[in-house]
Amino acid sequence: MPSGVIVKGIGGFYYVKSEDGVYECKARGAFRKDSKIPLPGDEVVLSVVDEEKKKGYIEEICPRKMQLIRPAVANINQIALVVSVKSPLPDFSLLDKLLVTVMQKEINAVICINKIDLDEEYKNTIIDCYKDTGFGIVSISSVLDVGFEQLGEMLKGKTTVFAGQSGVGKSTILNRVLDSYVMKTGNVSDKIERGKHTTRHAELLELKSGGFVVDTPGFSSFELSDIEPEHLQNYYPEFREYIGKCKFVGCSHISEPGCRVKSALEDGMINRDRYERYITFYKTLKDKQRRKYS
Ligand SMILES: Nc1nc2c(ncn2[C@@H]2O[C@H](COP(=O)(O)OP(=O)(O)OP(=O)(O)O)[C@@H](O)[C@H]2O)c(=O)[nH]1
Ligand SMILES: [Mg+2]
Ligand SMILES: [Zn+2]
Repeated sequence: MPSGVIVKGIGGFYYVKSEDGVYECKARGAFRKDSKIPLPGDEVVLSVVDEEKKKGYIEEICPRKMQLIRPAVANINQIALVVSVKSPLPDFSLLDKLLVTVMQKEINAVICINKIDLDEEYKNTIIDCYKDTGFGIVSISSVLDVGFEQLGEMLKGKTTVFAGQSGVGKSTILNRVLDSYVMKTGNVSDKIERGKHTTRHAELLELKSGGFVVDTPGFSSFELSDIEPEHLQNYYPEFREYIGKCKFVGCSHISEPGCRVKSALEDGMINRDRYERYITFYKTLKDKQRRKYS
């Protein structure tokens, strides 16, 4: 039986992309009674009922490697976090919380700095802030048409979800990336739709170079959850080489003497703004923990 990947689910129909094209499928009863709901990104086995009309049934969902809740999508392996240098200004607190979360979920992250036509200098400030993290960084402008080649390389062969504040340019970037990389279907109205409405249902859009991208509606706030304050440090890649080397076991890197993270900070090896937001998050998580156990 052929296999494929669900690219979209709408009104009980699933669109499954296989080697022989896209099939419109319904889900079979078998796995539905285990309350397994197919998601975009799921690899599935299908049976074809009408080759000409490209209709079939999903017979089996392959084990999921991972699943996101918002947007509901399975098996993604990269998140592109988009910020813009201006309109809107970056919400660094939001960006850092998202980076902590992708580290926690062990997903690869890349930072896209968009709208660099609006403030070249500020772009460098942002890069400075994140250069020690090891995350991939790409600077983009649709207006100047720069950065898309490098971004294309980062997206190749991966399934990447684009996330970030509202208005930073996620959909604009995707339209541009898909223009140059997607197999053209000749369906113009489809493309206009995609740019306009904010996607409620996740959809995998295929890149010509291989791989998929997923647009998401922007969000304005986000809270860290399911993280013990003591574990927060593990989600800062630039802390990694110092962790476990402080004077005190269980050092929180805030006020303990003999702290290696703090000495790295003083030596300029760790960005101060990132570090200060770490303290804020740590304290918030600590408060949450106290409330939970008191
Ligand atoms: N100057 C400038 N403006 C841009 C650039 N990219 C996008 N924009 C503009 O930014 C605005 C928001 O772009 P969108 O692509 O809708 O942003 P979004 O992140 O998808 O927003 P949500 O869907 O609300 O989350 C639009 O008016 C775009 O024309 C850029 O590189 N430079
Ligand atoms: Mg959008
Ligand atoms: Zn320490």
